[in-house]
Amino acid sequence: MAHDSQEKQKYATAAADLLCSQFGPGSPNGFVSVPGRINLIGEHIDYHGLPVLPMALQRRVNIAFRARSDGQVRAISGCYGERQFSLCPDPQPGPPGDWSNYLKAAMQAVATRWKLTIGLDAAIVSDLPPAAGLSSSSALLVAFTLALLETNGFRPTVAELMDILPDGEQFVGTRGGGMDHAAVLACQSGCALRIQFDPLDLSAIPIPSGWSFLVAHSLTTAEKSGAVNAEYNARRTAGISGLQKLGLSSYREAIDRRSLGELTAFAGRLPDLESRSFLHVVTEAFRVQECLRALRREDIRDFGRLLTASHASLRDQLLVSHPSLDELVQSALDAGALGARLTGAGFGGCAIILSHMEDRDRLRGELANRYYARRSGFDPERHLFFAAPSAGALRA
Ligand code: NG1
Repeated sequence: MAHDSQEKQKYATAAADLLCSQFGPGSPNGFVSVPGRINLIGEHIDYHGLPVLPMALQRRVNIAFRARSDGQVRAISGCYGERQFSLCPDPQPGPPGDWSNYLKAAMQAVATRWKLTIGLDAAIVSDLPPAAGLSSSSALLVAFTLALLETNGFRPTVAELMDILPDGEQFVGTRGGGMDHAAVLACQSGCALRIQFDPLDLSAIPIPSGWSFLVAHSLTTAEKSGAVNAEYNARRTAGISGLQKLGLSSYREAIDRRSLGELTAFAGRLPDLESRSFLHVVTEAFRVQECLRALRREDIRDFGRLLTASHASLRDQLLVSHPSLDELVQSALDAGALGARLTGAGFGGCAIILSHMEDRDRLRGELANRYYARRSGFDPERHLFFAAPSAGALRA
């Protein structure tokens, strides 16, 4: 805890310094800090309204900001340079993949519910690797949303924010679900968050203190623009059309009313892509339920088995893995991990690796030798770190 607040202070100071060096002297009016997340289980099912189990990370997107009186927004990112635009409810997107689109997405989402009149200067400092499946884009979207709202005197609840944020992300072309926004807002320290949708129900699930999750970057990035967005959206479309062709009204109802065996048999009636998507979604939904039971029993082996099964389904059914992620997961298992899987949307990015706490340093060392020794560009601090179950932006 003390370490967490020291880290936050360090980034608050760095962001305030960047604000002054870029936009002139003066103290910030505010500071927001929003974590990234890993998803423990429940991948590519949030957009079908099914429960998921993410956990917030200690790595965060931090913004120091101060109000402007001329209705302009200026933002500087330590990594991506400066952007400027006018406050308005209906902004024009910049070029695909441009980071200002996340700021504009936040502005547009906020304007659907609140009236913004005061612009701001904002300085953004982050230690969250981008395009890695760790939700850096949603963390930026949420952080800028909170900065805009605070500047304009609004203090929203998690539920109010959840009404606008998942749809807001569509501005950048992703028809995603609400997992990331809920996780980065509402996770509690020491816990994962079970998220149920429609109606939103959030429940903190303690992570046993002897369990360790290592976050390992495959060194392949998955930029959320262009091709990856299209691939992601295609999985959603295939899942929905499979459901419709089977005459089922929703995944939730199907899972509540039918056995896994029945649903697996249904998949055989569908064409290839829809069949694979349907199979992934229903098996993953059952894995979420089993993982919750394993957590309650503190059964780390069963939890690990389910993680690895989830990876196999993402690789073989939904086809969202990447050869480098598959190799990383296999290296972790060969090194003695109890379970491993890609986390987030996939197509590159990170894997999570489960072990007992006492094995984690050995495992990290072995992975460095087995997977990273043969690759260039590996930075141990950025690419291989332990996940500390952390608090979301609006929680302690
Ligand atoms: P990442 O990997 O953080 O972009 C995306 C979606 C999630 C979820 C996962 C797959 C957004 C903002 N995030 O996460 O909602 O669908 O993929 O489980 O669209």
